[in-house]
Amino acid sequence: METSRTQVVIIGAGPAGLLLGQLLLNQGIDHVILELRSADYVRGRVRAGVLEMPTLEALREARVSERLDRESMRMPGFNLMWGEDSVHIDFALVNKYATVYGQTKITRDLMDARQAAGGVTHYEISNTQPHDFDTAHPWVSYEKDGRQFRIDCDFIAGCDGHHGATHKAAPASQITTYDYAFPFGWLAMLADVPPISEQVAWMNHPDGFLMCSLRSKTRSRYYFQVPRGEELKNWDADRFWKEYRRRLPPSLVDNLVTGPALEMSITPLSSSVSTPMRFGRMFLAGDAAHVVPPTGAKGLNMAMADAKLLFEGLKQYYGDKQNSTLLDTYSDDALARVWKAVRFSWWMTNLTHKLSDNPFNRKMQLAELEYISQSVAAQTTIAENFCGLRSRG
Ligand code: RFL
Repeated sequence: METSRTQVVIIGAGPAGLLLGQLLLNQGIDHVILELRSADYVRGRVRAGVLEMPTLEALREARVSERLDRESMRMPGFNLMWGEDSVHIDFALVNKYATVYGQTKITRDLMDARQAAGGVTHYEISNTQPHDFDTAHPWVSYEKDGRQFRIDCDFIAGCDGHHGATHKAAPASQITTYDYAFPFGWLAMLADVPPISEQVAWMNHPDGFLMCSLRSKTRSRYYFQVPRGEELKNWDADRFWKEYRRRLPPSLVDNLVTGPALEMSITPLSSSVSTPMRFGRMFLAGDAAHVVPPTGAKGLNMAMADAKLLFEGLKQYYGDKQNSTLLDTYSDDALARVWKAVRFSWWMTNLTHKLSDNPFNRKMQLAELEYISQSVAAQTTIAENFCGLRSRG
């Protein structure tokens, strides 16, 4: 087995791992990133696209915001629509805004900056396994090209997503996972067509949710609700557009421009939170610790917020004589924010999706949507949650 040593081993080169890596790189804290997939695969993954202000600040602090500041679009609010009714949620109510910038671009910016600064990432590794993280001498083993490696370290950062190795390695007696699976998923399409509306819209249709979001003035990402278990092979672009058009409010139908699919995917909707987010010298961050339905646009932002918080703990530890105050409160501080974001995502999902065939559910949704449209207090609450809450207070 080939051995080496570093201060922090980051497992996973998604947004959480890459942001943490960039912040550590700028701080001169020695670390290595281990990634299951190839660099091309990671670069090509299409997912989220709405950034909260704290995410923007973290990317600026990591000095990877040059392209973001040039190419991103400001999102001043969004529309909630049902039938021919709608309400605009104006983020000015809380003196904030969100930013539209694709996760793919963030990944590319972080990977480019890492490469330019000489950060070490090992791609296409397998059998990643964290060891001895309940002692002062943790280490990680993995394989690459048939060879076995061991890296000794001070800390392990588990940024390896919902099905990663770190979550699985947490002792069963210490971890509690709270799961909730919605009985539906989202069929998504990315296409080079102008968005049907400048405002991102969440739409409640009697046959199920639909959404229009945008990546730029010429690229759109559209979604609609499908039953859990629906298979991608049953859908092509033509069938997607037909169903999307059928569910659109009549006022938007004329704006719809269709085109070939750049990418299509199905995501089952679920919520899951694992507590705590620290096991000795191993810390979980992002999807490794929690997932949410994408309805509230929170998943990416939660991953970035965890990475930033973990960085603050590591910075204090290495910069202040191994002071572990912030590392010790990492899990509690992160979870205080995580649970609120999970609640908001769950609530937005319940408000906008077809929950069952029971008409009572729909009547409740319509009453709530009408209330929101008449209440500035309700709109303010939504804007406040959408733009992102801090850990405490
Ligand atoms: P990621 O992005 O899943 O990255 C984890 C990385 O770890 C690697 N990995 C391993 N590496 C080494 N060893 C192992 N054993 C490993 N196992 C896994 C993986 O290859 C990967 O590179 O987690 P991270 O960094 O926490 O970031 C989380 C976000 O990516 C995620 O929350 C969002 O993308 C969620 N999400 C969305 N969030 C939004 O806010 N808005 C959206 O519209 C939205 N759409 C989505 C989404 C997630 C999706 N997935 C996961 C199915 C759409 C999709 C399709």
